[in-house]
Amino acid sequence: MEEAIVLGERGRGQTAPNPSVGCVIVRNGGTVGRGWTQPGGRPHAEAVALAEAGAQARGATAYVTLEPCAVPGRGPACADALIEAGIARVVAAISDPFHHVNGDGFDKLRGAGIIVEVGACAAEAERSMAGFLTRQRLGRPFVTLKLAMSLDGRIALPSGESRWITGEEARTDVHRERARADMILVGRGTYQADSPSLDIRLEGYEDRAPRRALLTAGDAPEGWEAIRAPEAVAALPGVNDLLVEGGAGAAAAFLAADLVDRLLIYRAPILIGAGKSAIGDIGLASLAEAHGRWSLAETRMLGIDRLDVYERVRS
Ligand code: AOF
Ligand code: ZN
Repeated sequence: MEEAIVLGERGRGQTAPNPSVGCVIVRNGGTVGRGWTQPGGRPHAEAVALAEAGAQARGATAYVTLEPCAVPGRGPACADALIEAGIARVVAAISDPFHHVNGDGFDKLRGAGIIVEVGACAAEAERSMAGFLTRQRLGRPFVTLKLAMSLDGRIALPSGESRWITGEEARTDVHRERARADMILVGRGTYQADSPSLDIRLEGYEDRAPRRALLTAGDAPEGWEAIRAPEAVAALPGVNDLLVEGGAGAAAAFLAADLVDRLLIYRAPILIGAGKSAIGDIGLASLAEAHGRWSLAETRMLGIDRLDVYERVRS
């Protein structure tokens, strides 16, 4: 299942509105098929892995990060394909909350005499498909807010100088985050100050042009989509994962609307003192409101900079 999760990561940023699923088919202890959801959302992971396995799928176990789909959609249903291929056992990380699946995939497999087990690497699968799952459960994208700041929470000098606060390794990591997003958003102020390209400067990603959005009351320039308010992102088709890259105004707007699910704080070992703070007013009335909201999920060094990943605690 760990390998299936890694495979599922390969499709991130290219499969929306579908999730990027991973699948590994194992027979007699050897892998006979591997697959992940293809760009545009089809073929599904299982179809790719079954195609590679061919006749070797008979009697094999399929490890899949999401419950196989139950009814034919834009392609055949994976539950049917697994049954037809003679798979003996399906191990799934999590069930699919999509109303056309939602347990029906497992029922179909069990009805055909296939052994079904659910729950392996569930937390990893939830993280990997958080965009799709948030879309299904809350009717909006999963929002990641990225902030690159000094030790004292500044993103620019009073003069506006901001290039660069964090080093190259931290900036490369941001490009990896961009590659996983379906859309990248910045505020009007950042657009005017930096005219960011928001491209993905990673080897192998030269042809990927991510969708770009501007949080603005006015019209968006060519190549950009205008978003009037944070809540409006719910209505965007094809966006499961949204990356908000600042600046202080956009960060504050999304935080004030409680629409940030994951915080990436890249912190350089520098002090700026007086300067531009990373986040504008979020309308806090008391410290009690601030406590208990964020929990540290991961922390990593990127060269001399440090990345802290926080997740919104929603209970
Ligand atoms: C799977 N394997 O690799 C993916 C699944 O629009 P369609 O016909 O492609 O179906 C989309 C639904 O299939 C999607 O909403 C989600 O529930 C599921 N995605 N299922 O068995 C996959 N990507
Ligand atoms: Zn499917």
